[in-house]
Amino acid sequence: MSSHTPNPGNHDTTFLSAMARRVLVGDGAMGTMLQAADLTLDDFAGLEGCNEILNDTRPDVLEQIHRAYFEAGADAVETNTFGCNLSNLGDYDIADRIRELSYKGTAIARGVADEMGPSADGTARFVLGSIGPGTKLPSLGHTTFGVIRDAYFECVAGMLDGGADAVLIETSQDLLQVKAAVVAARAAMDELGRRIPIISHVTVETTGTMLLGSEIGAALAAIEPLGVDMIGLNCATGPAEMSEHLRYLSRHARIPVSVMPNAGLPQLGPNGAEYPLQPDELASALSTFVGEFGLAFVGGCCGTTPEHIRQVAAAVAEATKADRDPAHISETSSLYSAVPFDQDASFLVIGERTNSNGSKAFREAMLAEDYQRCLDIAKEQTRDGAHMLDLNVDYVGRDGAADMTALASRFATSSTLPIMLDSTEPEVIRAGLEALGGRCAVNSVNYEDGDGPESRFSRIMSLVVEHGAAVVALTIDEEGQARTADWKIRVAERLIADITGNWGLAEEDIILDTLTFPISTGQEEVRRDGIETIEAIRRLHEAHPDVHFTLGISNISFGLNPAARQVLNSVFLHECVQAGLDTAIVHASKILPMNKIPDEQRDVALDLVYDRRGAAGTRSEGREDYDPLQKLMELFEGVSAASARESRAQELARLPLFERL
Ligand code: THG
Repeated sequence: MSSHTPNPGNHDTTFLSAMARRVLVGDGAMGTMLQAADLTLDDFAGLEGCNEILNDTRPDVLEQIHRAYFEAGADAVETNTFGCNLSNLGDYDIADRIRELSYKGTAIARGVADEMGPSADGTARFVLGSIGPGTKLPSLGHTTFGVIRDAYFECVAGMLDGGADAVLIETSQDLLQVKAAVVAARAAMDELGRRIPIISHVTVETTGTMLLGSEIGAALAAIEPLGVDMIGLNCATGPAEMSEHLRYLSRHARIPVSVMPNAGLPQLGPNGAEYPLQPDELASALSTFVGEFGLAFVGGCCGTTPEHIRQVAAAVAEATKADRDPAHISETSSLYSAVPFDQDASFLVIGERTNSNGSKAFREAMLAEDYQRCLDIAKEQTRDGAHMLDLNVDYVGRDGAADMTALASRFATSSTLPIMLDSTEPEVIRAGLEALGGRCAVNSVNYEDGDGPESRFSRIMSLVVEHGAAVVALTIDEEGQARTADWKIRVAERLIADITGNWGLAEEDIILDTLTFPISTGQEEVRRDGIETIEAIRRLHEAHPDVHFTLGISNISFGLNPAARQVLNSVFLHECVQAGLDTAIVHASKILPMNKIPDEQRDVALDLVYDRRGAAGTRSEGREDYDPLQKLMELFEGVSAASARESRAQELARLPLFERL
């Protein structure tokens, strides 16, 4: 069996254990303290406004600021490294100093923390490595995932060298940027052999979403599976505007929740932004949050001072932290919103048409690089009721990774639906994952070439873990595609045990596909394929209620005419959903509800699915030579899908006015 545990090194969880004992308090703003320090252009080595250079030129100023916050009662201070990233330091032409300035900033804070010693109740003093967003957002195409990931790697390496207790990825505006920073942090920790907690703070604007439009639910869906240790909010607003978003995190996040608000919404004063919230007001708001939402860590952002932190620490010490009982939601997300797998009494519709193998129109648009047309096909599916889109660009002779980058980066901002990345090529999957800020599903892994370290299975699973994706697992093993229910179940059990045991995913992160061949060919060896598939779903769903299931429904009917396919697909889908299927890759507008299919067509399709031939228990009118496949073909001879059913308009026209309305 495969195994992926990278060198976990020395796993330092001191910060997390301290936080489990009592609510910890962070520090306040750095920028305003620096402004008050009367620094000269020389202090900035001529780089006006480059706060990070002070880690080199004026460590004494930073020591004083850290000391002031610790003395005010902070348990943790943030390093002066918010701008230690490619775009910020690049603006000063010192991008090559990311690691050095990050190291120096961390070492300064570390020195003060150690010099202070534990606080009165024996709690250690902590250093959080601050990682700001930079000015270039990958989802908007300002930069790429790979470029910022490599720069964040340098930054975190410096923090590890300097003795940080945790890294704090803060003021995040773009979920793809968060992903790049987390992936980089983990890589740096693996490389240096020391693991420290990762905290993610996103910034929700007064509009109620992150800058690019992400709802808090989308952020949680994408960030928690990355394996971060705490999630929260900072900046942009005061505590009041954060309340509903914190409530959401408190109700649904399985990890601790934290907050570092501004001292209220900034108002424009004679000297620029002024922050109106007084220390006692911030203290009261944050201690209320601790009591209501069970926050584990609180501090301040823009406009907060040591006096704010002194009053926050005092108030929080008196507060009783609420117990949380989070209701986790199994879901994926787009950049904008989360989509739960559980679609109340229905199934999750995965649009099949954004597939260069499955749709001629999509393939031609992609080959012509008519990306607008590709997006139109995506949007048509959204209108037709898809909850998620299967995106497949595999086409012989093309650079699949380049096609995936081109399409996924456009879908990322232009489609509101989560993406299922459909490819057999690890590099194509990677290209998709590095373009999409939301939580994707990866379609798919299987054991066709085993489960060794170089197998496709292992290579794709590494990507799934790295990006916190959900994964579609196909019942294919070294012997081929499983044909019988027993074989499907044997492979499925192996997949579930492997993916949870060796790769650390939960059962709910797995979408099992028990695969079906077309039963429309009439060949004897595929006649039972529908039955075996349904049976496998039924038994696996019983044994693993948290695992999700999917099928490429249209596979069942390849070769039949479109009208017959529509009926067979719809009937087969219905039977699978009864057995426990909760997602399906379909052409959404071509699925008919059972009650819209004429009885005879439905019964013949059912006979075909359940391989009922001859007379007994069928629609055969006593005929021993009855074959539902022949019958279905006869029923649909010369019938087009459009004429096979009433148009919506005709259907509506027939209804009494009141019902029509
Ligand atoms: N399991 C998983 N993923 C899958 C499949 C699966 N992905 C691909 C495929 N199977 C599901 N997607 C499709 C998409 C289109 C069709 C079938 C399956 C299809 N297309 C028509 C045709 O080829 O005749 C339409 C052609 C056109 O419009 O040009 O049938 O099983 N996990």
